[in-house]
This record gives sequence, C-alpha cells and structure tokens, in this order.
Amino acid sequence: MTKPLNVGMIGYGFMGRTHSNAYRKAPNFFDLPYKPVLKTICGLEEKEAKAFADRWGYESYVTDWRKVIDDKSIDVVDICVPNNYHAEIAIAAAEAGKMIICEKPLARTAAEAEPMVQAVEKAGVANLVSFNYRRVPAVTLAKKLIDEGRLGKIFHYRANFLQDWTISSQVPQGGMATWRLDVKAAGSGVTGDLLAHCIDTAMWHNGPISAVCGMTETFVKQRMHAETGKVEPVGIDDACTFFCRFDNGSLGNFESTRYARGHKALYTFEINGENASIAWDLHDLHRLSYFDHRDDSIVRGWRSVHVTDGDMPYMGKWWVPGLQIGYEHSFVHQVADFLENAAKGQPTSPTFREALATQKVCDAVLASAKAGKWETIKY
Ligand code: 4PW
Repeated sequence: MTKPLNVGMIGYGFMGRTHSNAYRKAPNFFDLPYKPVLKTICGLEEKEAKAFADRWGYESYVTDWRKVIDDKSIDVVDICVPNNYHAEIAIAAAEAGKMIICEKPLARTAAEAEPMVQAVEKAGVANLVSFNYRRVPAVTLAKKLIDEGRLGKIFHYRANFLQDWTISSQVPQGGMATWRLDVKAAGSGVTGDLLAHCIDTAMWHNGPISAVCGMTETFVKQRMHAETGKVEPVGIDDACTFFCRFDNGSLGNFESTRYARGHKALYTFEINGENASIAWDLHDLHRLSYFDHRDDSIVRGWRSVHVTDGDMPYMGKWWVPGLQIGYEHSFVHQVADFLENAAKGQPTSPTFREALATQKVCDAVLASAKAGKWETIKY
C-alpha cells in the first residue's frame, strides 16, 4: 500500500526546483511504496518562499529551517541550500529522526562532513547525497558494463567538467545566485562543485582513489561581494586539474574549470580497459560510446549505444523505445531509488558515508595543489 511521505524542502533555488520536480514526477512513473507529499518549503525570503509554495504545490512555507525540523509530521528533510548550512541542518534533522536527502557536496570539508555521517548513522535514518549524474541511464549502464567485466582490467579513467560562466570579473561573489563563488558559503570552487561529481562517479565506476596530485588557479582575484557590496579577495579555485591513482592500479586524469569559453556544462568521461573502452558526454546524455577490441576486426569500431530502450537502466519506466529523457530525470530516478530502498530499510548510494570519501578526495586535491606535492588519502 502506498503511504504518504511528507517532504520538508529547505531551499528554493535551482536545486530546490530540481528536487521538487522529482518528488512530483517520481510516483507518476515508478511504483513507489511512498507517495511524496510536498508539505513545507523553507527559504529565507518570505515572499519568495510563498511564491515557490504556490508554484510547486507546497502546503505551507516557512523562513526558519528549524521549523521544518521541529515539525513532527515531516518525514524527509531535503537540503538544497548553500554548502555552509548542510552540516547544521543535516545533524539536526538526523537527531529529529528524519530521512535526509542532501545536495552535493556533503559539506565544505571532510572535517565538517564527519559529524554528519556520525549523526545519520547514530540515528539510523535513511540518507543520500544528491550526486545525480549516477542516475543518468547511460552513466548507470557504464557501471553495469564495468561490473560485468566487459572492459577487463582498467588502465585509465579521465573526466572533465567544463563551464564558462564566471569569466567576467563583474560576476559577484556571495548572495543567492552566486554563493558558489564565495569560499565561506561553498568551501571551494570547481573542486567541490563540479569535480565532486566526477570523483563520485569515478569511484563508483572504478573504486577508491588512493593518491592525488593537483593544481588550482583563481583567475579573478577579487570580486564584489553581493551581500556587503565590497570588493573582496576571491577564496575559491576557479580551475582545478588533478592526476590520481586508483586502488585498482589505474590512473586518473581530471579537469574542471569555469573558464572554458563555449562550454556551459560539459561533463565527459572516458574509461579505457584491456578489452574495451567507454566514453560519455553530458551534452549527449543518452549516448554511450563503446569500443570492444574483441569484435571481429572487419566490424570493429566505436559503437554509439543509444540508451533509450526499455531494457536499459530506468528507461522501461518512461516512454516507448527510442524516445528520450533528460537532466531532470536523474533526480526523479534518485527520489525513486531512495523511496524504494527506504521502505525496505536499505541504504541508497551515495550515502553520507560514501560522499565523505568523495569529500576526502576533494580535500586532498586542494591540499596537494597548495603544497605542490602528492597527497595520499585515508578513508
Ligand atoms: O551540481 C552542479 C552545479 O553546482 C551541476 O551539476 C552543474 O553545475 C549545474 O550547476 C552546477
């Protein structure tokens, strides 16, 4: 029987929208044990919170996140606010016995993330960090192909996440729209915001990263702060490149920047194994490029696998074979998996603990860039 599950959403920005949309759509396409009810939206500005509640169908709105935690009727707390609020809210939500979905990265640093992991594990509450790209069907299919051993021994994993939206020095830091540029709110720049996605997917696909060597650059050194109106030093990394070694002996090569003119969200990865290679590009998210050296030489070549048929991950729940879904659906899949697992008392990856590992890699990359030397990672 489908039980109602009351959602308290904290944050009405970009991610508040993607998550709200997911709760609304998931039960229409997936047979779920719970029916999400959009109970309360919480945001700083009352007018905006009310408008969000009206538009998305939340039953109520509040401007203090503690009211969401104190509300006994709320089952799931969904954290979609800047990174500097994640720890306090998540720990309070865990102590109140709520299930938690938290936006990525889990926190600004691993030290900040540790007590979050302890809190959810002590409370025994369902927890998930929103590394949504794992649930793009082609990315999920890549995991299946690797796990089936089709690639054989993996030699290389390389990933990029390229954007260009902060090239102008006139883009401010801080405030609602540009908190990602404020180190106090975000913790880091592209490392926590973009590379964290690549690292999460890479460790899911290819296992733990054991050592990293990185370099970072901050191209625009000062920006106006949207809250104070003052020009202040920029503390985030605008660009970050790192090499790494995986536990399985393969080599990794990662790059992220917000200064790649012409690229808005170019997330790509390529994995090279002894028998086969896989490549994927967010701009063409249904396509998984696959090369298998074991094919007869007269037909050997890169195959373009269009991941839309019903037997592909998640796709059987959507339209008819050949028709497409998009970015938003990765969040729908995430909600569906989370609710299905929560009802069975099973964890959904990436849990807070798994996301802590990603955080440790991010921290090590930044420490390596600062020190100019390799850093090893202890999990
Ligand atoms: O999580 C990331 C964001 O912070 C996203 O996947 C893309 O980059 C879109 O916005 C930013």
